[in-house]
This record gives sequence, C-alpha cells and structure tokens, in this order.
Amino acid sequence: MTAAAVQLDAVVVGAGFGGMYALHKLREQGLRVRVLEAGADVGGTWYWNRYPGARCDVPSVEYSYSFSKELQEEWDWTEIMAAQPEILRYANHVADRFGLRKDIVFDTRVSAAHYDDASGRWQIETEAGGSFVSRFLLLATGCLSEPNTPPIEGADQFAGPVYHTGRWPHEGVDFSGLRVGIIGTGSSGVQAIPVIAEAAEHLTVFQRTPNYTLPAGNRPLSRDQLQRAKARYETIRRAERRSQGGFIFGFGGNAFIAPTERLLETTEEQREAAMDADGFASLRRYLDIALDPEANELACEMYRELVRRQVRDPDTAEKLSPRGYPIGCKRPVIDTGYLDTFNRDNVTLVDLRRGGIERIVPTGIETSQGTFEIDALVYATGFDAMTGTILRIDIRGRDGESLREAWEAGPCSYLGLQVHGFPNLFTITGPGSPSVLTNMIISIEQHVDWISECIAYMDANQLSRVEPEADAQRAWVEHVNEVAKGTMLTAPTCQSWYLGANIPGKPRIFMPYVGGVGQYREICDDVSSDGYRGFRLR
Ligand code: NA7
Repeated sequence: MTAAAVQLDAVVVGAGFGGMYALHKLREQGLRVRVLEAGADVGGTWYWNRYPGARCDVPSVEYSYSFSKELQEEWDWTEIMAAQPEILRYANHVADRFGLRKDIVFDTRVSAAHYDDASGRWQIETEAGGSFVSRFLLLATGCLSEPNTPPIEGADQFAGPVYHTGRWPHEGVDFSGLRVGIIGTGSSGVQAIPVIAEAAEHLTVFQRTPNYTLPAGNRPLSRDQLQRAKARYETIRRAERRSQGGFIFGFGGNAFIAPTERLLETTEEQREAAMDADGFASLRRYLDIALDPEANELACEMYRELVRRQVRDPDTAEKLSPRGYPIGCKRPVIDTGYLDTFNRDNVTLVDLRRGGIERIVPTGIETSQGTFEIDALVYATGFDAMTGTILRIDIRGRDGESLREAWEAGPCSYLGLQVHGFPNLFTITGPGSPSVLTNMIISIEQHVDWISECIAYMDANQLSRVEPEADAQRAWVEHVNEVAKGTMLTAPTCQSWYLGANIPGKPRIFMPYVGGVGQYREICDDVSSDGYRGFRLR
C-alpha cells in the first residue's frame, strides 16, 4: 500500500451507465466512492462509439434509467430508438443532475487491482501512477469496450487514415471525396455503412459473414406517444423487470413486434402474403423460429427471398444472403436502409467468402479476388466482448491468483456478480448474468441495487468480506451452460462473440445467462433473502 493512496469504501471502474448509477447509489448509502474512467467524460459505450449511424436498438423510453421518477419525467426522448448523440446528452444530463462528476476521475485507466487479505482491502493502481485503497471494487467496465482489430498483414503500411467504430474521433470524420473501405458487417458496420456511403465518393464493404439484419422501423417519437409512455412508466418498468429481455413490446419499431404465430403452421401462400405485407418485419411474427431448427431454416429462406426482392443486382443479393447458420445465433442486427445501400452506384460489396483478405498495402486491400484501392480504412470488427476489458487489468485475488489464470478456460462466476477467490469484487453485468441479451440499463440497475443491498447487509452485520463458495460457482456455471443448450445461440454452426468465437484463441464458452431478466432477478433475490446462499460472508 503506498502512503499517498486514497482510502475509499468503493472504487468503481468505468463511468458508463453502470458506473454512474453505482456511484449515485453507493454514495446515497453513505459510502466514500470514486469512479475511475479511461475516457475524458461520462457515457461509456456511448462516449466511445460515435461512428456515423450509431444508434441503440432498444426503444429509448426503455433504454433509460428507472431509479429516479423525476429523471424519467423531465427527460424527453425524440426518437423511438435514440441515436448516439442523444444518448450521450442524456448521460451528461444524468451526470450533471446528480452531481456525479466530482467523484469521477477521468482520463484514468486502471492497470492493476490486488486484494490484500490481511487488511481486507483492494489496492488499485492506475496507468498514470495513481493509487487507491478500497473495501469494495466494482467493475462497471462494459461488455463491449475492448475494440478488436484483427491482425492483418501490412496493416501498419496503410498510407491513409484508419478508424475503428469503437474508438471514433470525437470531432467526427469528413469522408467527402474519399474512397473508403470498411471491414466488418456486424451491428456497427451495418449502422455505419449507409451513412458513410452517402458521404464518401466510393465505399467498398469487405464482408466475411453476411448477417440477418432486420429494419429498425425507427421514427420520431411524437409528443403524444412520449406523454402516454410517461403516464404508464411505473407499469412499464414493473413489466420490464419481470420480462425475458428487460423490455416490453409495444413501443413501435419493427424490432419490437411480439411474435405470436407458428411458421411451421403456415402455408406457402400465407408466407408470401406476410412477406408482401410486412417485408422483413414479417419474420418477427413467428415464435418457433427461436425454438425449432426446421422453422428457423424456413425463416432463413424467407430472409434470402426478401434480400432478392430488395437488392437489384442478383449477384450482390446472393453475397448478402447468410447461409449455414441460424437466425438468432448472433445478436440481432437492426438496420436503417442497409440493404438499399447496395443498390447505390458508389458502393461495392466484396464477399470475402469468395476469397479472403491477404494483406493491406499502402493504397488499399489485397484479396485473393483482386486489389481494392482506398483512401481511408474503417474497422467495424467488433470487440473482445464481456471479458476483454476486465482481463486487461491485472486483477489478483485472495491468494495472489490472477483473474486471467482463473478464467483461462473461460469466465466462471457466481450469478455473474462475483468470482471465487476474489472477495469484495463485483462485476456489473458480468459474464454469467443476462447482460448483453437484455436491455442493459435494466440489468445494470438490478445488479447495482443487489450489490448495494449486499454491502448494506455486510455493514449492518459487521462483515468485511463476501465471496462465492467454489461449489455454488460451479453449479451456477453449469446452470448457465445448461439453459443455453438447445437454443439457436449455441447451435453447432454458430460463431458469435457471445461464445468468444470472434477472437482467435479465446475459450469457447457461452458467456451471458439465457434465463431472462425476470427469472434471474428472482434467483438473485432468493439468494440474498436466504442469507446470501452460496456466498461466504466473514
Ligand atoms: P461484431 O458484431 O463482432 O461484428 C464484427 C464484424 O467484423 C463481423 O462482420 C466480422 O465478421 C467482421 N470481422 C472481424 N474480423 C474480421 C477479419 N479479420 N476479416 C474480415 N472481417 C472481420 O461487432 P460490432 O461492433 O458490429 O457489434 C458488436 C455489438 O455492438 C453488437 O452485437 C451490438 O450489441 C452492439 P464475422 O461475422 O466474424 O465473419
């Protein structure tokens, strides 16, 4: 412990929505709290991901804090699904309204956190040489924070500017008059491509795997809709907390049509009529797509048919047609004008399934199908999801064991909240909790509330250490795997970042908990009301 270390009750890493609420909540209960944030301001994901077209895929009325009635009342969302600038404005408003900034240390990246069992304290070091000592350590580091830039030969030789969607320049980028290349067609690429195509002279899209992407159907939120939602907020929030995904259906936007029919019970004529009437949104109607591989394959064929109807050039339509993996195995991609972008004259689609990238050269990208000349390069290649940012920190627990070692075969936790061997360390929306499968803000609030109650219980009972039992952790990991089995998320043909499959060498383990927000909350509440069953409190 260094002499100059700041002494605290809780250190929170990250000032995104998780860290901001944790600071507010723990401060309210009288704890001395400090948030350490790598960025220069609040917002987390929404601070870093400023790429053109960045937008939330959960309705804004729901993707917002519920802990303060006044906050809910006073904030007016303008669109069904908010774009990044509006969400960042909201994060700033929250920081101002609750006076959060005075306890956040910005431009500060945590490099190490070691637990000292004798004192029962975490010793936290920052890259800039700062030291903090704290009873509790909360990792609010976000699930998609560590950008993945694939190691492509010659990448450092490229002569023009290079960007990553997850680290977009705050001053924005002017692509006018430039030939732009973009690698990656996940959510970030799919959102950025239509907007960059409008600005650039030419856009070349390098696609390794086409996605099943469904139109958002986003539109402005009318005054009337907003007022009606506000009037029902209590009911909405109650329903969210009991729901599967942390959101309810009914706010509009095609992504939020509740499925009610069975695809396998439809006739060909009925399917045709559904596609004619609702286009891609028709795929939202069917319950059995998520459950039955046969229904799923039928839906995949409908999807490909809809692509053929939308994209004029048949070869481009074929390139955009996903094959060989089910709908629902990856996180759903919600788009605005994506497929139409490939009808533009200034957009070229390179299907890397027909010949991959060989190297990057100063003037472009060489593939086995030929060389594509570009002036600027955008990586939309995703993140080392869920564990990347946590494991970047040198975290050592009770016996000096490092978390990197403990998670060598994949992340293990009890309830996605704590790890055996690492007392008083909490992960907010950590692996093993519903997290990325849900409306993140609802899941964040549930975790922070649970942690806050746990700390209050410890303080009331003069307990200084909380840590899961090894057996309870093992049983939880088994349960997480068990419920994911048989779903499209773990289909044998599925390669998703949920499974760590996007990072070479990363252990393949399904990381989030599929059980749903409502069921998960019940389990957590049951554990705490049963004397924190499975946790060892000393
Ligand atoms: P994703 O969904 O991980 O998408 C990354 C994309 O980059 C995906 O199309 C990848 O193809 C592609 N990729 C990755 N590495 C390469 C290489 N080496 N060559 C070519 N293409 C590559 O990240 P996003 O940022 O779009 O979205 C992440 C989440 O943020 C999203 O799910 C939402 O929750 C918000 P692949 O599919 O691996 O073949």
